[in-house]
Amino acid sequence: MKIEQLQCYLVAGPQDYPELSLTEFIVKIEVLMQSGITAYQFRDKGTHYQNCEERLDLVLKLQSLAKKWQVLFIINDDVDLAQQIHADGLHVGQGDQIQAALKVPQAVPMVIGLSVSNASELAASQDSGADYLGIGPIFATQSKTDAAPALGLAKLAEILPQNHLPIVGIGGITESVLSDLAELGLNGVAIISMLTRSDNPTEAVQKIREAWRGI
Ligand code: TZP
Ligand code: MG
Repeated sequence: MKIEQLQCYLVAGPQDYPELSLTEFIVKIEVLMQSGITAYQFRDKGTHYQNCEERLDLVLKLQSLAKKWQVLFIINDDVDLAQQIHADGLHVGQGDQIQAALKVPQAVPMVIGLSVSNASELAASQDSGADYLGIGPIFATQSKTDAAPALGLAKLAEILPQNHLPIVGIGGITESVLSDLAELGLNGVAIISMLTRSDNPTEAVQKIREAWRGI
């Protein structure tokens, strides 16, 4: 993984477009890929599928679009799926399959991302074997019901110097905070709603890429 591939990191699954069919969902994700997102994490909550085959079919279609647009393709929380399809990476939370992901030798090496939500998790993750961290929520978010309390910019600035891994911010990120986040030293932002709810997704991607230009 190149660190620049973390700059504009979309996180999304069918639940983030509740009104759309799976076919329409794929179109939305391809527009974001074509617009210049650098990484895409498939994070689903099991809604919208009739069976496992339908889920696998969806993931394979998204993976081939990610290849076409040269977007890093990451699976959230499902080690078996990530290995089965040879995803570029796997993202896990503190309570997820972290042992399996980080400690078991992988048949095919993958980028491993790990979520941290406070100073102690950030410190403990430095030697975890993770390739990058996602820190947040930085701000209040509507997109994750069980999210930890928001860190805020001041706390983020205070704890970031103890980090030595590639790192993205997540949670409640909107256009107005992008330059602050870039200046604090984050390598990028992981985003659901600013990208999935935008009326102009291409412009939203450009604003994110612009904030990291020249950093
Ligand atoms: N993990 C921490 S906050 C969050 C996740 C998956 C949700 C981010 O979504 P949004 O809409 O960008 O706040
Ligand atoms: Mg999780």
